[in-house]
Amino acid sequence: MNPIASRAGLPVFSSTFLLSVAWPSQLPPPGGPGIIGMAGRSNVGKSSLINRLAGKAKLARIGKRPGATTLPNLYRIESGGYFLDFPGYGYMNRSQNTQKTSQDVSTSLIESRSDLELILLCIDIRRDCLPMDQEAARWFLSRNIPLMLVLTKIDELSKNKRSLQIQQWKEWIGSEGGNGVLGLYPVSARTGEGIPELAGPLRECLYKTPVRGHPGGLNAEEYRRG
Ligand SMILES: Nc1nc2c(ncn2[C@@H]2O[C@H](COP(=O)(O)OP(=O)(O)OP(=O)(O)O)[C@@H](O)[C@H]2O)c(=O)[nH]1
Ligand SMILES: [Mg+2]
Repeated sequence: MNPIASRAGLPVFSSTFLLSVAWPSQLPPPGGPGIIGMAGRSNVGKSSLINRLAGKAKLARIGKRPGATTLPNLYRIESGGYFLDFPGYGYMNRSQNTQKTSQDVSTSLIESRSDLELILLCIDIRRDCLPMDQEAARWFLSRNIPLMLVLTKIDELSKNKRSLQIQQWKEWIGSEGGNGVLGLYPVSARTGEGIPELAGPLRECLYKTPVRGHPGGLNAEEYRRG
């Protein structure tokens, strides 16, 4: 894996695992460093995206089959902030109980924490604009949670096919349904393509500082030093 690096050579979002969260009270208290949540259908690559951003291939558990993440997992970003990796929705083969518990925990965390800094709603770029993802996006927007769409696995499609899929989502964002979405980011956790473009807005969101410098950008310490 080739992590995006800061000037000091460390991954910009170098992170460590904190805990699997079962109750809202286990989340860091409101008012502290921001929490960025990864949401989306099972197997779209949420955990792989965290690993790529953190520059650690084995930080979050990756699954060949859907259902790798069963409880929301919280990671602390060393330069400030947190990643919260949600279990995927829309996976029917997992036992009904496990799926219900996963979804109930995720819903109660999100409902109790409207101060989430940002949700990255991950969507496999090979899938057409699905009502299930649109519904999820509307659900976050209706709670006034800042939302970006991340189209994952772009390495699987040719540039032409990517453009067609991106266009579908742009049209939806431009329509009534997606009104309020903050951005659309096509990425590959496998190759790293698109990751610097996503990392910039994530840093802005966490550290409230305009993005400057090279695509790998500056870490929080470097920002503070100016
Ligand atoms: N080609 C390609 N495969 C990817 C990419 N990102 C993830 N994958 C693969 O997609 C599968 C699922 O990845 P995960 O990161 O576990 O997906 P997830 O969304 O966390 O899945 P759940 O935890 O089940 O909700 C794995 O086989 C990954 O290797 C990518 O950018 N490109
Ligand atoms: Mg996962």
